[in-house]
Amino acid sequence: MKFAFVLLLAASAALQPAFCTPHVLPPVLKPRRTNSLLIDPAALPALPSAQQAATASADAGLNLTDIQGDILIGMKKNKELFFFFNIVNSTLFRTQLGSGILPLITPTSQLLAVDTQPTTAVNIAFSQRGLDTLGITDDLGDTSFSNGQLDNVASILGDETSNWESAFAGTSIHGVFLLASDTLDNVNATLLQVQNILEGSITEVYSLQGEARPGDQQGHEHFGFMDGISNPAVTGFALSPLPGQQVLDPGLFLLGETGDTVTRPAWAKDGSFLAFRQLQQRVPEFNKFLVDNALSNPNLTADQNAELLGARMMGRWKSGAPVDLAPTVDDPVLAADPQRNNNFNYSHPGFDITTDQTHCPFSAHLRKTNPRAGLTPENTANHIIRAGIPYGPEVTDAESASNTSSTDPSLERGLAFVAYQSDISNGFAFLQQIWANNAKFPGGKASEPGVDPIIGTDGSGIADVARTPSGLDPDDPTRIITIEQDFVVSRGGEYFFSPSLSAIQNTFAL
Ligand code: N7H
Repeated sequence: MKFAFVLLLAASAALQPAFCTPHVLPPVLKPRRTNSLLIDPAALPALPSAQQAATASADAGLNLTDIQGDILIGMKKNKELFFFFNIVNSTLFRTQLGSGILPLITPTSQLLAVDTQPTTAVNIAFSQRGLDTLGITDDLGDTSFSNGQLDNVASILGDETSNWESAFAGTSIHGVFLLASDTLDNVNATLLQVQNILEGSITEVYSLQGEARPGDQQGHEHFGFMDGISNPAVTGFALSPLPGQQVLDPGLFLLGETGDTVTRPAWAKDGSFLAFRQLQQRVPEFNKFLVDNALSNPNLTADQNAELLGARMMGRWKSGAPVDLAPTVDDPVLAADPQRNNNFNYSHPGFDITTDQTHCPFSAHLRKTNPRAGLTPENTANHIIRAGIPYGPEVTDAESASNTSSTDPSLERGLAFVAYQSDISNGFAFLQQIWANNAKFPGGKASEPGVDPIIGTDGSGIADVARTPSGLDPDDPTRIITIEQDFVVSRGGEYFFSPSLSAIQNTFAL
């Protein structure tokens, strides 16, 4: 508070001469960015320009100045800190939230042009325990959120709880700050600023630093695959959907908007539920599995046959090219072309979608989490906006040589997974339980698809149960390649509500 007050005094002092003497140069009120705080890999759908978004949102009646910036932006962060906190003084927190934090919260509209972007984008979201602590008692209409993620573990997500980070298994996480910028220095400076403003009303429970991977791996997750290509186009935000991109109602992601069928408190409008997961990736083990089980296409080298197996488990090559369009050989030009890289739906003239796995296995991660034409009519109910970022360092030489992930916690790597939706039970939890972990999904196929080879578990909560995804070998779709271990290990997470800026002002702040 004092810090903000001093800044205010300094700013108004700087303004004084301009008011008194009209001919002096106008003061520079705020340094403008010259480079974006977001990354922009060619393969990913471009964000709308500020003008395009203004037109689209006006048509749909969406207020982009009121919606927190992370929700609609997707996987384009460069550095992002997840700072999980406990509220120790609710009254002080609420007072400082309105006076000091709210002006720092970054709405969607600010992120769309470099010169309106802040140095560090700041978003905030609250767990149900956080709402309870703040005395906000309204039912937001989502039982997954109100029960918390730990409650979902055994019955729904199939995690092995002993792998959970203790912070997520406890009861003290009330909220999370998401701080995103292009440098860690900016992120750390903004964290200090936030902590100063909040004057000890919160304590840190846990934090996770996310970072885009270096060099030509920017935009790729730790297994090496380009990520974030197939996020949906949201009506009222994206003006021109890309070929093959699913166009979905804003109410699937934002409470109270068109397409949200649940009754909510009025103040919750334009908020979104954030499902956070710390998903560890065992990269050396994954790479070894691909080499040991490499396919046997005679026209490919051994390395290419290993890559092919990975691509079929994922549904895309590492470049991002979809195997449905590039079944045997990677196509980096296709991968980098957003006009083509999402334009497929698993149906091909002359092929039966219930039997054909020559293009894409039924079990591929991409197909399990969005079967596209595999469901008729095409599913429009169970979708998320993915907005995560990789965390942890690159694989070390010692890990590569031993084909084993280090047990040193500072070398843990994975995906800080973030999914936004207006209903967690229809969004993230649905995708994980009903689609990814369900060996029979999608139904009506000639052979049982099996669980998702990347994120699927058998739902038992027991690690490393053998999985038998279907169709991984295009030459013999009946051949079962058994996966004996998990390459993705859930380290836990929590469900949060990311309120609109006006809700922060009118309902959360004092
Ligand atoms: Fe997945 N990966 O990087 O390997 N995911 N995912 N995911 N995922 C996708 O098309 C990955 C996870 C979805 O519309 C791609 O954007 C990893 C969870 C959905 O066609 C890649 C992890 C859930 C899609 C990855 C992980 C999902 C999708 C292709 C965990 C939900 C879009 C890039 C560590 C429960 C499907 C792209 C569509 C795509 C990866 C987790 C869901 C490369 C490593 C937990 C809906």
